[in-house]
Amino acid sequence: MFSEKLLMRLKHAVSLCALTGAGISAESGVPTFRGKDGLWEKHRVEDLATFSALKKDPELFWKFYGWRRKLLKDVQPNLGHYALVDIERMYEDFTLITQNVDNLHHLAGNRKVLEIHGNIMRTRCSECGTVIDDPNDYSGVLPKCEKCSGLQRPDVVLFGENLDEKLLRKAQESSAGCEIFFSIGTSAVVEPAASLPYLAKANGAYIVEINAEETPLSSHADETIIGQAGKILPQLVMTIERIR
Ligand code: BV8
Ligand code: ZN
Repeated sequence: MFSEKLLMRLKHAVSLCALTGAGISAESGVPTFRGKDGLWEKHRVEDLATFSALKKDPELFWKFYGWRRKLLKDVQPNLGHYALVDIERMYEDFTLITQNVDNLHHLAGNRKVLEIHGNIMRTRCSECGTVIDDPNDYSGVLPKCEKCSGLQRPDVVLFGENLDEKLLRKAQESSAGCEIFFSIGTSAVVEPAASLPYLAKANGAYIVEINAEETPLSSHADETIIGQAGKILPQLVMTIERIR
């Protein structure tokens, strides 16, 4: 399943990067964005996960995010998440960059996680920016900030919003400095995250894609392994343990 070229690199590498997307959480039961279940009550996720949706119809927006928070209450990390905890332990310099907002990499135990799209378990005031660690459920009353009574929203990056520039710069630096870059469970279309593997490649990294289906990245990757992250990643860890 893994090429000789990859095994050679894994044996001697010091710095690794992984970019994960919704696909790594699919086996935990979290719906992906663009898969068949990427729709919610006949709305496209991309139309709901936007600042304009929050302004235009805050009740619908909060119904959607309340549903997602409830859904995440009883999901657990899967073997794919735990494999990345092992990889963090085995490599001196491993940076996990995630587009996911589901908090599952933290729950699994990774310590160095760049959550470039934020974290749905935190709540932020859309007026004064105060962030609280409370994933309040939406029970029909729009959540308001205790400080300024502004409308609150989950602490995630909505479509059309800029990413936290410190986090993005760190993700870009790690991508440009790593020897092996894994793109795992992402359709590789959402910018600026989708540019990270190309930045890594331009700086000489070996690009490995692990995904359930081909993506626009596949023809640029050095290796594309089609399959489930929850099955492939534990095998990758076993292989690394054997060769290092
Ligand atoms: C921005 C938080 C500046 C919210 C998210 C350039 C060109 C075109 C468009 C743009 C561009 N630059 C900016 C844009 C607009 C937009 C964008 O990229 N749109 C896309 C749709 C083209 N980008 C933005 O708006 C970004 N902001 O750039 O600011 C700016 C400002 C104004 C105007 C322009 C620019 C902000 C992007 C962040 C948006 N927030 N999430 C929330 O979650 O509620 S992104 C959202 O999509 C999720 O975070 C998700 O992680 C992310 C990416 O999706 P994926 O993770 O890839 O998930 P997906 O379902 O697509 O794919 C899953 C894959 O897994 C599939 O391939 C499937 O086959 C595979 N899979 C399934 N099961 C498994 C599996 N693989 C392995 N194992 C399995 N078991
Ligand atoms: Zn406020």
